Amino acid sequence: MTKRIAVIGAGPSGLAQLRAFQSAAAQGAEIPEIVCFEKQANWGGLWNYTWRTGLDEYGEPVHGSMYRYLWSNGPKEGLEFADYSFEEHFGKQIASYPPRAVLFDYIEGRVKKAGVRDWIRFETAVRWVAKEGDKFNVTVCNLPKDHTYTESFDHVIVCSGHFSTPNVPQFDGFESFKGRVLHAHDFRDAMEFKDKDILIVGTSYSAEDIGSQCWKYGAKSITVSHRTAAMGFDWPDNWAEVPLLTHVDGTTAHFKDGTSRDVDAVILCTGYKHHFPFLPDGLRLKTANRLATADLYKGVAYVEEPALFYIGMQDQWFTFNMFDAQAWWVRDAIMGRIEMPDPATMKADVADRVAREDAGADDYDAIWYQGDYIKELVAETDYPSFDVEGACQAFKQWKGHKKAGIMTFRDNGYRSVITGTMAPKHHTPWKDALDDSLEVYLQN
Ligand code: FAD
Ligand code: NA7
Repeated sequence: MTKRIAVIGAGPSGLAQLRAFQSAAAQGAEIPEIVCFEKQANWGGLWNYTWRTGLDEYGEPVHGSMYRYLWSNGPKEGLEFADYSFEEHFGKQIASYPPRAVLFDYIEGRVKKAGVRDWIRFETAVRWVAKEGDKFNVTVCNLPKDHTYTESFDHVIVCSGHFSTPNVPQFDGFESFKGRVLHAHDFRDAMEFKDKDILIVGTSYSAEDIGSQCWKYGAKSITVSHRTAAMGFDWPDNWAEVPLLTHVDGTTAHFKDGTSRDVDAVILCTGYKHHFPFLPDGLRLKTANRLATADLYKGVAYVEEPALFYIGMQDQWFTFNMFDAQAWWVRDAIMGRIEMPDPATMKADVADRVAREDAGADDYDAIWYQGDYIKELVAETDYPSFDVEGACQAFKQWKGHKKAGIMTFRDNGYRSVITGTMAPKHHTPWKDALDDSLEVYLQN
């Protein structure tokens, strides 16, 4: 009997999994039957932009957290697929910080070439997974038909992402605040905040990028409130970093150091939750957003139930190529090419990863930690080995470029670790490039 595998989600992680199995089939291996369930009408996960917020046309929570004018927040040289370069896709080398539409096109190009679209059941939301005996019973809903059914699988691979369900703290006075309060998950268009005074809570990627977007598209002022530490970049003049918000009163925001300022809107860039409403307690990953996730052997196999896998659940320096390394490894574990150890060994592996992450001192240690993790997985499969060290160096340069100019770092280029070619400088500085379409970006 051929094994049956359920893949939940057709974002970059799920698509990496489909490509991993397809590449084994292309080399003549007999592969299991793969069924990928995707609740959206198209693939690409977060990169599949939607204008919608809240609930979708079927009453499902909208997955998308991306917004208009989003450009890659890190160099593309850190995420390039080792089996499908940017040059192969675009027919030329392109600049290093592609807008969303360009990266969507690239992600799509590889899986179109692989011919795996008919493995995916679109507009099909996974409702529940139950382990019964050796099998996982997966209950899904075909949303357009409003039809719920259950099928049985030997393995489940959860690729549903973890930057979609917002973490939304409460601050006193929000209930009577006179402006708009929203989470980054619902932010769509910086033009909405043109000429406005905005307050951002949080200091990570969303805070930095949404604040920068608002600055670029004409916000009057940007105030960023931190819980732990300020970001400390050399911000433009109409930008301020302040301690944590304590409460709001009318339109006045008050901060921990006793200062206050009037704002038109509050954007909570306070991160996301790992949220798996389709999984029972015994199968559900419970982890913080960190590099060494809880309970995942090799960062992918759920130690309590190792026939269940998760891809892409780590906090991310590396993205697409890390999902690939994971997907190839999971494929080989399922196909019996990699042997799974006993539970005690798996738990020791998790503890060791946590300890090693905790021993790191700074972001550079974190980058190399995740690079080493990729190297480890790649070495155990036939995923094309690539210059991970070179990608770590690109991240290091990127951090230097951000320090040198937070509104100019995207004007730099890096060398591809897959093809060795240098990215051209983009034709327009990021701050002046208001059109983020694929056609305009590729006019190099
Ligand atoms: P996702 O892209 O979230 O895809 C998960 C898929 O699972 C979705 O298609 C979803 O519809 C589906 N799904 C979820 N639940 C169900 C269900 N119950 N049933 C069926 N289907 C389901 N990374 C970068 O490398 N560079 C960037 O510049 C960058 N910018 C980002 C900006 C923002 C605002 C955010 C939120 C993230 C950004 N990321 C960036 C990180 C991003 O997480 C990864 O690039 C990537 O999208 C993760 O892929 P994934 O497949 O794991 O998850
Ligand atoms: P992150 O990276 O998880 O960061 C969350 C931020 O929110 C971080 O600065 C936290 O501060 C802050 N936070 C969380 N809870 C609170 C409360 N209660 N009060 C104040 N501040 C809080 O999420 P992002 O959305 O920035 O990035 C996620 C992904 O999206 C990333 O991969 C990007 O590419 C895009 P802390 O430092 O913990 O004090």
